[in-house]
Amino acid sequence: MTDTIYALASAQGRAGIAVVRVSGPQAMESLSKLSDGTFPVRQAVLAQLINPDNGSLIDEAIVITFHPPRSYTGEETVEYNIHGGKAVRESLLNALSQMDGHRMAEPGEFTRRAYENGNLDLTQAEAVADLIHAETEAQKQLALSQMGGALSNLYQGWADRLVKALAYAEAQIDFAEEDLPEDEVKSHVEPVLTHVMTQITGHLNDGNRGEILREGIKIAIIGAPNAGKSSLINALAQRDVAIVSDMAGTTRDVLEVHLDLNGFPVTLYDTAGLRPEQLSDEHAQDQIEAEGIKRALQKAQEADFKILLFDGKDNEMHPQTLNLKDDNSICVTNKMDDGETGFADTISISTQSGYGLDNLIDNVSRETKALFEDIQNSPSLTRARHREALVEAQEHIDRALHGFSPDMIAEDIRMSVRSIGRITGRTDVEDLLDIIFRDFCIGK
Ligand SMILES: Nc1nc2c(ncn2[C@@H]2O[C@H](COP(=O)(O)OP(=O)(O)OP(=O)(O)O)[C@@H](O)[C@H]2O)c(=O)[nH]1
Ligand SMILES: [Mg+2]
Repeated sequence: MTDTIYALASAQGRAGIAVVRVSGPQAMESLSKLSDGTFPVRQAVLAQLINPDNGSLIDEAIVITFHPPRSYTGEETVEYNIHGGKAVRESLLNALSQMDGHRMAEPGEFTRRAYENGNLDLTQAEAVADLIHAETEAQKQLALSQMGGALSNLYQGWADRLVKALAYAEAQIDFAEEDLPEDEVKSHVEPVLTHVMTQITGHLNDGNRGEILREGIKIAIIGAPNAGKSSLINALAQRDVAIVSDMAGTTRDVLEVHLDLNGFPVTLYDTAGLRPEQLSDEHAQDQIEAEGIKRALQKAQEADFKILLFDGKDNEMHPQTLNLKDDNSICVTNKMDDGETGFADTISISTQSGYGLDNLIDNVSRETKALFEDIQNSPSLTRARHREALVEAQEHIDRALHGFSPDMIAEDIRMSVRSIGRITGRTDVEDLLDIIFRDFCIGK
């Protein structure tokens, strides 16, 4: 028999209430040992919990029961809302550990059972983890939409279409002697493959939006030595993250801070000032700076977005920094302490007086928001795992499009469905074929 699993569902530590969840075939049985109350399903019931071994009172709790299949795991489930102190929690967990067939749950095991019992597919299960880890509003929205099945529906839709094409391709193998017109098959298979291929390509070419949002947007601050990069990261983080000094070449290592920028998760990087003459210098001291500059340039390349910071005291814009300007960057003039206007087409700020910082934040969040504009409209791929499987599916579809014989084409389509099916963990080609063939007029 399946184990009955239990675990603290709320966080460790002292709190008003703690929730202990029990799921499995014996969840109701252990409840009846802990309490002699009656528990109508899905209703909150106030109950005294008594340890059956020694008759001592564990706690007064609110207990809610769920019967399959209408529970998170799809199994019999009991949720105990107890007082959130260490002693209370431990005495309930201890009592449960003594029950027949009960054991502590492994990490993620409740969700795993929900998947195994068909309540969630893999993308939804991943979204549950993302939702728990979400730190900003945008991450939360992304996780909720995926949990609601946005990705599953998209992928399942492709798989269904491919299976229909597969059914035609197989029909051609089986009914070849009966002169199934080749063109007719071709006209059913090819357009479907081309269509799904285009859709997958569009989905893959989304600039990694979902992955970026899930992991946080990387913004690098790049500029000449002494432009005030470290002062800016301190101002934006509102704490003393980086050393600031009037010595050119203060920052060497890349420093990072995590911020919530108007709902978007941002990792901000402070980097070494770009002083190109250091790259060729051979003195030990300068080699350290040279290494710092190398890392700065690498960060500039990896970042999703760059703040190119210019020193307003300079006569002209620092050319090495200006060189890095592209669509995903914003130019900023620092040290405009009295609200002066800096270089043309830049945002003027002063990290010292605070002038223009709000404007800068607004601009950066507008730009980052633009990066994610469509995320609410079309579901985004959130994991490298999804990307790999889709690339694989594309390869199979491509082969099918160029296949010579019906059975080769059918095999490649079958493989492409499998690749997509691995993302959701759901699509069994044979099952789908059964469904399709049921109302597929193959005999006609
Ligand atoms: N007047 C004025 N000075 C500033 C401002 N921001 C920074 N500074 C000064 O500029 C100098 C350099 O600042 P940092 O923040 O260390 O500059 P950085 O770009 O990190 O420099 P490196 O790490 O050496 O590349 C320091 O003396 C700061 O006090 C500002 O808004 N106005
Ligand atoms: Mg610095």
